[in-house]
Amino acid sequence: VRTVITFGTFDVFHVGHLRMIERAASYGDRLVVGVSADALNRVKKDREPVFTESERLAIVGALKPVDEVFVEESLELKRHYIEKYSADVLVMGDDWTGRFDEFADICEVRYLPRTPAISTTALIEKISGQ
Ligand code: C2G
Repeated sequence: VRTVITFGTFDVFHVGHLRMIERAASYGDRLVVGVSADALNRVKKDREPVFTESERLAIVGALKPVDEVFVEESLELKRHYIEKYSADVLVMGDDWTGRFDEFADICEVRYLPRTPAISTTALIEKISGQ
């Protein structure tokens, strides 16, 4: 089995998230997704997620291409998660290009292009009429 691992907040789940997950899955035969903890989001972003970590975990875990989900507690634990889930490939959006190259000693590291013009922030602004 070739295992792929990817990480994200996946808040207000949208088609950009879906495409990333589908493409990630295509690099192997088992996809494991680390969903950022609410506590991790507080350090990573300047606003609280709209959906809680258990809601985001339930949504991502229900997707057809996803085999397993877990809560990503800290950005510093990437190496631990890659080893724990025996990942052969780490896939990330290209907004993270270069940031995870240090793990190339234990797995393949790939950065995929993001879907243009869609983001959780833009959706929140649209919905709130800004
Ligand atoms: N994404 C995408 N296209 C968009 C928006 C997001 O391809 N228009 C991708 C991101 O590149 C990422 C995934 O969807 O691979 C999840 O996006 P976010 O929830 O924004 O993830 P982020 O908060 O960057 O979390 O450990 C790393 C972090 O947990 C990554």
